[in-house]
Amino acid sequence: MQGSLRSRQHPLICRLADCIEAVWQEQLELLPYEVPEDLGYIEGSLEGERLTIENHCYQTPQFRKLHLELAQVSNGLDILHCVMFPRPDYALPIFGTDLVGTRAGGISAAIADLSPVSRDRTLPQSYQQALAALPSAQFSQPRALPEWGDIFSEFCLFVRPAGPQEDDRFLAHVRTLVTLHCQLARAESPLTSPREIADILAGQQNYCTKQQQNDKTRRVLEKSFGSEWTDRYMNTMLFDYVTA
Ligand code: BLA
Repeated sequence: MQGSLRSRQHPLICRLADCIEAVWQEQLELLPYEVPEDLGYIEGSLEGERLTIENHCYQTPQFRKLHLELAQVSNGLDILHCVMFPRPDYALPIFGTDLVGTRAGGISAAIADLSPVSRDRTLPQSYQQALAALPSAQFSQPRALPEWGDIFSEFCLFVRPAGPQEDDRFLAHVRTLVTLHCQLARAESPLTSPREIADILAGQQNYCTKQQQNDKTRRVLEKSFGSEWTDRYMNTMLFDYVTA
């Protein structure tokens, strides 16, 4: 991915963005995704801090939207946001990762998960088996999920990586999750039952409405773009969903 922001980001963010895109290129049949014209590259500075956002999206036969976003605030905050939304006729979890930090102070939040969207809120058997078999990655500073975080799986990793070794470990973990996810997705056949598809749609909608409750994301966006724009951005670009 070419982008002017990437080289100026925290090194872990830059490496993670490269890694995710490389796995996508390697494992999936990437097709273009039309990003609304005014949302590909965005700059805003309502209350002084300038926020720059760069969006990269694709679609594939299994995923309606692969979204990788890099954002940078002029006060030094760097952000990577990535979500892989499956098409509603694929009974697949939603992969998501978020990295937030500063070049001076390091990454304060690193989260990665394959989140279930099925009616009973469990992951497909194949995912459960594969994830349970992974060696558990050790981090010295685990973080607690917020209240809306009940969408995440039992395998969710949420940490403050402490130093270069833990940075590498987080990167390796995300590479493993995304690779596994692409491989399992490619082996999956689409659902045909309207009832099952409706369940997936409801699960994806629940994931999105919970993520839209993240006030920390909202606050950063509002400071530079205002609340109306932020609502639209969170609902149409970050966590949009399809209804039946
Ligand atoms: C936390 N997200 C945060 C934080 C900020 C942002 C500033 C607080 C960091 C910290 O507590 O150390 C900001 N994140 C953003 C912005 C964007 C973004 C502005 O993606 C986009 C423009 N968030 C996601 C996804 C996940 C996610 C896909 O976008 C998980 C898969 C999780 N972010 C997430 C969680 C927190 C967080 C769980 C901690 C929230 C809390 O502690 O209340």
